[in-house]
Amino acid sequence: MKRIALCFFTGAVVTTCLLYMTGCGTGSGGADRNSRSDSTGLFLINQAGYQPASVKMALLRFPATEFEVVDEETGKTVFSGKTGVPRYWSFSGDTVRAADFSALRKPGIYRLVTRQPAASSWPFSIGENVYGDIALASLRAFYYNRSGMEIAPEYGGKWARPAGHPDTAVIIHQSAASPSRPAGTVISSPGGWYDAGDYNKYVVNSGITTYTLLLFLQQYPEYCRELSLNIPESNNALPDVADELMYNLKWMLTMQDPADGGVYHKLTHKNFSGFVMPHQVTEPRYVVQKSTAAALNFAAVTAMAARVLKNYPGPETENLPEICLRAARKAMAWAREHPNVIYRQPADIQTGEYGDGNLEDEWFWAETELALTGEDPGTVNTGYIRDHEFRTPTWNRVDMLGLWSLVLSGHEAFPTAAGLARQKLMERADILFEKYSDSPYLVSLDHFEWGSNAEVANQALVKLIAMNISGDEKYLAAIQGDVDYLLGRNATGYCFATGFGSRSPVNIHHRPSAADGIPEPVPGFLAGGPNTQVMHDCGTLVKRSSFPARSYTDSECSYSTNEIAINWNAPFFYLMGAMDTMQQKAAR
Ligand code: 9MR
Repeated sequence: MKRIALCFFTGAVVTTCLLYMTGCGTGSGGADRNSRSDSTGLFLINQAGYQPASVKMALLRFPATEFEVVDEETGKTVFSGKTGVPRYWSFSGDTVRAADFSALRKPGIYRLVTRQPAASSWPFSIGENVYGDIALASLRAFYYNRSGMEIAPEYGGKWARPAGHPDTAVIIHQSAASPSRPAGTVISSPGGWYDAGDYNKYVVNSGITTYTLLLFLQQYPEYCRELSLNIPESNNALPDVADELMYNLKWMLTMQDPADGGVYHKLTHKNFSGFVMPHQVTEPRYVVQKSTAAALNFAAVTAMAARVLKNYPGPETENLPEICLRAARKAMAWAREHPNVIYRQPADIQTGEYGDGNLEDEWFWAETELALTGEDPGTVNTGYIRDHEFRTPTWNRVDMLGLWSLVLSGHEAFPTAAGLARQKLMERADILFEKYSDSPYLVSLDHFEWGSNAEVANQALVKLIAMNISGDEKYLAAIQGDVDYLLGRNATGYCFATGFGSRSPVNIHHRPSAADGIPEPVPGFLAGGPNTQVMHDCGTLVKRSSFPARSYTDSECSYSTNEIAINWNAPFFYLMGAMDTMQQKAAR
């Protein structure tokens, strides 16, 4: 446990905590701020802040009918308003009142206060750049999770660490044996990101993550050109987003068996390692069983990569688009010959399964991406689009990714499919919008599974893409609702991005953060968030709320609520980057 976790409950330590935690999100505050800090979570507020023109809503968890916004520097009241009607949220078991201060647009650092009873929120900013630093940090988090590379001090700062897991001698597991690579054969499969708080690398989860970053690069090329991550590749001609995602893409390519095009499901230790630094784990690594899910996911992402990276010719990408397209074709051919090889965890392997018994959505996604890459124009499955309900994407439900690709890049070649895709996407966005409109907490979220925060971020992306293709700005308030939720306006009162806001997770389930001896966790990671899917990951150490929206604990043991993962950070980065770029455009 990190000492800093107690900071919100003991006055003496609060100072240290606020100085660290508020550095990027909220700036400095007045001398007596600690006595007025909202350590009890009475006010739920976006702790990182609001852009000047945005909808600005906080929630009050106590019966105050009036509120004020006070300038932190001058102590003057700059806005006053009445709270909304009390509304009960069954997911959090509490009653909240909305405080709307959207009309306040002047940049500054503020607090919400009530006089009766006397209470004050955490400080927060209104400013143009409130999300820029978070976008950057959430992308830099991928760099920190690179396998097989030293995180050098000039890039990693105090989170520098030696390289771990070179993965140049990886063993073919019995389950992955083939004629040209019998069990025990040693292959090289270096690079890529660690999946999460563990040190393993899984193809399907890498796939959705890499796709999300590719889509961002495709959609926001100018923003990407400006975004400087301070990573080893920062001085080359490519946008850093491309460099970062290529670090994983190149690893993914090594997971394909060159002999037959099949793709290994994962590269892993036999068991989850202890909470030690990456270089201290030297147990053998294996590639395990080829699966159809991995082949299809791989085919989809490499096809998308071929399309997007073609726009970045130069020495860094070399023949990568062509290599990716060839790899996509081979993986697809393998999948057609092995259409339903479900991953089954071998008895001697205990790490994450990412098992998926339903591959319909993977087929749709892979075929769509290949078709969009000019592969086989006949294969966008319009019947699938017509017959299915499309939901928020997750690692095991990927058909929405095909819809996104179709609506964003399939107009000319596939007018019918793209038209249907648009209709389905708008339908889903409207369902999410309705849920937001009915929600006391002003979010679309109404189920709490493992990684619920990523569900929020991906719901925001559904609405964002719907807004971008339709031009209908009604979705913006609902997207802001998701941003606010993730950054503090949720039933736990945590800003879920490490290193941002006044109260954010410190004890994330992330081996390097736990073992590096640095009090602060690696910054820029989105914690998984509340859920009731797994309740006893901390044994009897922690008792979690039975209300799903509050069932979260900032404890290292809580892998189900407080782990971080690449597929959660990718939509979070996308969202923060998109918000930041919209603000930059508006300011021009
Ligand atoms: O995010 C995954 C979640 O949807 C599953 O319910 C859970 C159990 O299978 O696994 C989660 O993924 C974990 C993976 O298995 C191993 N690395 C850490 C991932 C995040 O917790």
